[in-house]
Amino acid sequence: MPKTNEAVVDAMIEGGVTRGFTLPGLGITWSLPAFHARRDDFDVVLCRSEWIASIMAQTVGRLTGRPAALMGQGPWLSTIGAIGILEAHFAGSPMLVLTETSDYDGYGQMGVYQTMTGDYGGADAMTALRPITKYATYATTPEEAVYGVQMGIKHASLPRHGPSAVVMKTSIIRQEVPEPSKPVLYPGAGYYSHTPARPDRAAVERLASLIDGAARPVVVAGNGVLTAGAGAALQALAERAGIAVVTSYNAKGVISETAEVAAGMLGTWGSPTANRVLAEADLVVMIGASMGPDYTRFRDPAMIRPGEQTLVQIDIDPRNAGWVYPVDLAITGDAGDALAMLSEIGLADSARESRLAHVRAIKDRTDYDVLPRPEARQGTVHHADVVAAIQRFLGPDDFLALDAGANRIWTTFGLRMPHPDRLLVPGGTGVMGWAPPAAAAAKLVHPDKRVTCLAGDGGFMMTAQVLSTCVQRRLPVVFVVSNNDGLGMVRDNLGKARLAVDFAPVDFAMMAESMGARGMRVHAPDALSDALAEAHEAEGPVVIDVQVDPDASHHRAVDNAPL
Ligand SMILES: Cc1ncc(C[n+]2csc(CCOP(=O)(O)OP(=O)(O)O)c2C)c(N)n1
Ligand SMILES: [Mg+2]
Repeated sequence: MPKTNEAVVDAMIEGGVTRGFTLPGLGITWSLPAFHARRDDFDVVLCRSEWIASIMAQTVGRLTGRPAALMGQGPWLSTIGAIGILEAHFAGSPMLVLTETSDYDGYGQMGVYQTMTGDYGGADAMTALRPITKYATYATTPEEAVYGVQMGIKHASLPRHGPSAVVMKTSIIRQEVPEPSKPVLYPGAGYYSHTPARPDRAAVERLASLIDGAARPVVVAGNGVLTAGAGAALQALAERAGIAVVTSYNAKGVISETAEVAAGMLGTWGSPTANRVLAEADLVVMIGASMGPDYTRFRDPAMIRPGEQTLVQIDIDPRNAGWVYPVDLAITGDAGDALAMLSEIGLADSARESRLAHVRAIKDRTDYDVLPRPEARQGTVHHADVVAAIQRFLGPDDFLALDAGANRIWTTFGLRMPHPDRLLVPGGTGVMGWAPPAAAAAKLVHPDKRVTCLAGDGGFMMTAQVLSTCVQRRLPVVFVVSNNDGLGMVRDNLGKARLAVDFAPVDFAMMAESMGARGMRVHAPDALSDALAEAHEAEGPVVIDVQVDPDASHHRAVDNAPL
């Protein structure tokens, strides 16, 4: 008879979960023999912390649309491991969390050590995970563990994707699954079966006629377009009819940002062009976009105007259409299905030229194609120089992961992603320390693509240990560290009242070398392009420590101007 740990691993593999990220402890240590037995079918990636493991698992889910597993001991997974789970929850990435209560063989009621059962004096893994997951279950028998994994995979994989958690009572992990089991267990396939609900044809016909009647229609593309893999379909339709496309942070670059119809990312930290194109629209079609405050300029009443503009929202979850703005038409459905139906119904192209001319005029007025290049102090570079170098470098096979801070604000403001579906961002939380593990995970998923990570010194230091994993797994990722010796964005916002923002200097090139990676340093704007090219020639991971002017402000890249 199989043990719980073996049956759980079998259920994961049967459900298509074949990669897991971990730093093991107690119940997960007890599970490792079962993973070892199936090591040809399941890749266990050893990480340097639960925090890093959680971000790597989330990124794999985000890139593949299938859950990866995050495995770890209850006390750590539900605390430091919560970061990637939180991002998966906010950004709708599939993930299966496998953890346990750390009560050993049943001592949860009798004094406290690591205890996560919810018993007196201890803490409660279920209570910690429930609010940040779509589905969470507490398995106190072998059968509950197997069925919980099956339901976890089901919930994580069905739209809207998200994280699921199975919290096993530790004592069951080494127990045998009774034969016959009670309740009876079935194979997973029938549980995962799913036919998507198709958008309502009459509603999509109404949308087609609204678009045909609009002078300046705009699509706001969100994470749902990305998840549906519908960027190409959106771009084709928009180009045929001359519809402008602006995006959320998560969906930045879901269509080529150098396309005629693309007007960039919305929001205070986005492109002024996008904000104005939206403000001047007469019809706004929001697709798979939750309309979060970061990209609506905190619900700027001048940008989206219910009653004055016609508002249409398409979302896979009916709760999300008409969530933030009252809409004239709400359509339930997958972004890809809705776009396919719209394309089949057909859109008039008679207004195409005048619509495109309008977008072109706003682009010219707002300098869409011009990156400002402020001067940096001698021996340093400006954030804008980093953006310019990355812009020149990016080809069709390049993934770019972004982190947080002034370096990312300059990038979301100034970088035009030339090729679709190549940007990776923590668009749910905006958390620091996300990009380094995300970049490593992207390279695991796409070994044939080039992957570059851009992070500040603050963000990079949080999860830099992933370098060691890149060395171990032979992942030649290039990490560009925008090193301004501090929390640049916060420092900038504080002005003269400067406190808790300056770090002691760190040499990230030396740090890289200590972990077996290669380190480089860049002090001048012109050197960065060469450094990027050289770093990507290397066999293993490379860190480029870029000395960024600590006084380089992000304010020039912030769009707070009235619309
Ligand atoms: C984990 C986490 N803590 C705090 C913040 C708030 N925050 C956003 S950006 C930032 C500064 C980031 O500094 P750094 O990574 O060095 O980038 P820089 O602004 O210097 O380019 C802070 C503290 C956050 N987003 N995530
Ligand atoms: Mg910094």
